Amino acid sequence: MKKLSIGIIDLVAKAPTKTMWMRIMGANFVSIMPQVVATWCEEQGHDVTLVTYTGRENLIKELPAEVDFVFISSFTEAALLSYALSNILRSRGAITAIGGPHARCYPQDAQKYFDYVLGFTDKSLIHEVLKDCSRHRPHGLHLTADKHPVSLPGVSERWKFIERTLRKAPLVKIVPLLSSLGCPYSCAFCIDSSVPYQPLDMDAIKEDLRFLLKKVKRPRVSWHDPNFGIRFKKSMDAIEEAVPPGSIDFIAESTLSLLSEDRVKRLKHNGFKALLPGIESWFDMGKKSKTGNRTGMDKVKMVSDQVNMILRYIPYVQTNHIFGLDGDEGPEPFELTKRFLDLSPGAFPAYSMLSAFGQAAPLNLEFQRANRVLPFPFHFLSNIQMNIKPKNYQWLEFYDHLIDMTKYSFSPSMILRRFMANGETIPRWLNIVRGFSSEHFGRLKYFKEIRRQLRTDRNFQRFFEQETAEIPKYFVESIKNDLGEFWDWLPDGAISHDPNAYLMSSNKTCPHCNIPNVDAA
Ligand code: B12
Ligand code: SF4
Repeated sequence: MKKLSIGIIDLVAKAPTKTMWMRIMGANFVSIMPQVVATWCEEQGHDVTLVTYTGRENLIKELPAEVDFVFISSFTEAALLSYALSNILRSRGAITAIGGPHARCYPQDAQKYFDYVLGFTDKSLIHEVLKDCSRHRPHGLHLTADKHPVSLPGVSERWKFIERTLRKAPLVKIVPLLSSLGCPYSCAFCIDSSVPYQPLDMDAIKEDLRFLLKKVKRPRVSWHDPNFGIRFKKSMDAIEEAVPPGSIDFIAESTLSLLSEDRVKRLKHNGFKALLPGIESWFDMGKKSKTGNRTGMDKVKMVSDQVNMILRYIPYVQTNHIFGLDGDEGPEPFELTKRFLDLSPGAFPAYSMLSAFGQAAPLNLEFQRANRVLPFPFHFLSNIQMNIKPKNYQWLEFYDHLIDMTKYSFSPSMILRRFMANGETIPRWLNIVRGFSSEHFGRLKYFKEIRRQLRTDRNFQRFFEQETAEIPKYFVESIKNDLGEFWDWLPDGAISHDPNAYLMSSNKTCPHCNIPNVDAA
């Protein structure tokens, strides 16, 4: 195969930005797969340049002028930037491919702007694509492996890419690792609800940890496992065997039901400094938090006791909450969250709105069948903009509750209480920066603006009420402002998408391989 010049772009930011939060933390939110793909391409003898985009870099200048093939890794919120970039790169003769959450959720839309759209990706799929390396226009090829890769290149093989990214993180430097893929649970709204749990090799993980400890004085590792702790004993044994207790600081996402006091003690012993348990709803998903049939204030008290217990051992706890679920109605879900904050002031609350990301989860088909999914431009789809018509709320009512609760959660007095309740320096200051910069000024400003538009702009209301699919001027102008120079490269029609594409395509099957909704490889 011809030696190719390959570019890989990891879009951490969705547009140029200079916020303090992104400056301090942006480089710590990189994905593992761009590094993995870079390593696989190099193994094949190609020249590879990996660019991590945190909103400050000159994306085009950092790639070689004569680049042959570019992979772009993108979340849906960065899809429009990725479409503009693909357009620029194609105009310069490159072949383009997209992978990551957007490609998995909205393949039909991405096919319009890329030569290849990749779902589950393993080494042989990458080889196949590079062997083909040709234009597929106007309709890109959608290809997927039948499951996640069985193994991934270790930290030592990815080190040169990791090291370069770490240089961009001025204060806190975090290395992402994976010990498993998929999840054994099946929460209907989640992208992993139907992806089988797949543990990765424990010996390889031990190797990764040992290698890191040799390279970095006191490494910080963020486990990107969708649900860390499924194999709790084995993971803890591996960490204890590989490195002295407390020599690496760890961060992990885990369901509350897996976090008993004994386990949390063991996590502390092994250096876990941040945990991100999902609470989701006070009225739903009792299985996940092990609160069974308890709902409302009973569940608040029970969860709060458990979170306070965790905070006695782990200095940073982010609790994840979802609003707008069909089981929620009236002010109660919001008021109960405020009571939870009163009872657990040390927790940092992260709020998501119910979002149906294209074909991420089977539940999305139900929302599409019920015609409840709105075509909000991708630029706003990051769990902050609910894209499903709420079952039990009028939009204005929903935003009133949301604004009130966000104000309460990030008021100066609540930020101070959180600061006082956190025991360690870095978590304390991260909470302050995050509370003020992204959550307070960023989200609250956005929610207030949406409410204002809903009250004052008839076209805006009509869009939210599904009386028109025309994207409101406010959204168009915001995208234009955010994208800056990339706006001019956005292909015609890219800000609109078919919110029911998954439903439309769900009956289509490849005639050769029988895989639903995938082109023949
Ligand atoms: C770990 C994680 C994070 C971490 C790390 C993020 C990161 N950059 O990877 C943190 C906490 C920082 C994070 C933040 C956010 N996240 Co997140 N996160 C996850 C989580 C739990 C696991 C993702 C993961 O690494 N899986 C392991 C990898 C190996 O599997 P995979 O992602 O499925 O990838 C496969 C293929 O997609 C493909 N692939 C993946 N990347 C690439 C890249 C290339 C180039 C190629 C060719 C292929 C390829 O190969 C893989 C192997 O088959 C998922 C939920 C889930 N259960 O998957 C949500 C998820 C990805 N996050 C989500 C969201 C919305 C966010 C935020 C926008 C939330 C917010 N409002 O801040 C931010 C955005 C951060 C950013 N821009 O970087 C959504 C994305 C939906 C979408 N379509 O955009 C998900 C799906 C959760 C959800 N709500 O449903 N997240
Ligand atoms: S436990 Fe978490 S990762 Fe697993 S299916 Fe439920 S939401 Fe998804």
